[in-house]
Amino acid sequence: MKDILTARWMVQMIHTADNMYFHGWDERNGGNISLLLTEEEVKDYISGEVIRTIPLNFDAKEIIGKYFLVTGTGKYFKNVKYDPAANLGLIRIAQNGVDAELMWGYSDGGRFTSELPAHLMSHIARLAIDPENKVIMHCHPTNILAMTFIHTLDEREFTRTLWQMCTECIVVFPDGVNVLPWMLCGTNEIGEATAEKMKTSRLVVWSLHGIYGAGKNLDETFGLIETAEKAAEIYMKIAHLPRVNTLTDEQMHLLEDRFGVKGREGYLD
Ligand code: 2HA
Ligand code: ZN
Repeated sequence: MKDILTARWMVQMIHTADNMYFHGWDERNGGNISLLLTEEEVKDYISGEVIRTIPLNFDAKEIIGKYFLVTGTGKYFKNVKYDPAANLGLIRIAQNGVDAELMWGYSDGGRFTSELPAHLMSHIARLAIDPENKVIMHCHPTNILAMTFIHTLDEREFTRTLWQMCTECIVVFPDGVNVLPWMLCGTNEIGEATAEKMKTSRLVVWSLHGIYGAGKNLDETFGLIETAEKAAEIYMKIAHLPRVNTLTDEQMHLLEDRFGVKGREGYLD
C-alpha cells in the first residue's frame, strides 16, 4: 500500500485548505471541502477495510459507492497540514445510501463536516449538469459576506455588481452567482436549497454566512471563489464613493465574444 499522504489529490487538498486559511476565508473551524475521488484514484492508498460507519441522515442513493475526501467537523483549516489524518477523512457512500463508510482519517474519533448534506446534495446536483464536477467548497470570504449586509440579494443585481468590478469576472463565472437568504446552517433544508441553486450556478452565496463553490478540481473551485471575493473586495472599497467609470454591458458583450462565453440569460442588457 502506498502512503496516502503522498497521493496527488491529498497533497492538493492539504495545500488548498492551507491557502484558504491564509486568505482569511476559514477562521477557527469555518469552512469545509469535499473532493470526489474514483476507486482507481484511491485504491492503492487504502486497505479497503471499513474503519467505522457514520450515518449521513439523508438519502444519498444517487452517489452510492462514491468516495469523497472531506474536512472534519470542528476542525481548523490551519491545522490540516500538521495532522491530515485527524482533520480529514476519506469516506465511501455505503450501499444502503444512508451511511458513510470511513476508509481513512478522522483518526481522533471525529467525523465529517456538519455541512455534508449541503456538500453531497450539491455534488449530486452538479454531477447531473457536469459529469466532471469533483469539488464542493464552502468558506467565509470577508468581502462577499460584507456585501450581503449592504447589497440587494436579488441574484441578477448581485451578479451584475460583481461582473462590473473586474473585467475577468464574466469570463470566470458567466453563470453568475445565486444567493440564498439567511438560513440555519448544517441542516438538510439548507443543503436542499443550496443544491437547487447549484443547478444554475457554480457559486451560491449564503447571506450573512459565506459562499459555496463547485468545480472540476480544487484549483478551479478555489479560483472561482477567489475571483468573486476579489470583485466583492473592490465593491466594498468603492460602494460608498461616487462612481465615475464603470464596465458597461456593451463592454461585457465584447468580453463574451472575445472569450467565447455567454453571460447568464437575461443578466446583460
Ligand atoms: O463549521 O463553516 O457552515 C464550518 C462551517 C459551517
Ligand atoms: Zn460556514
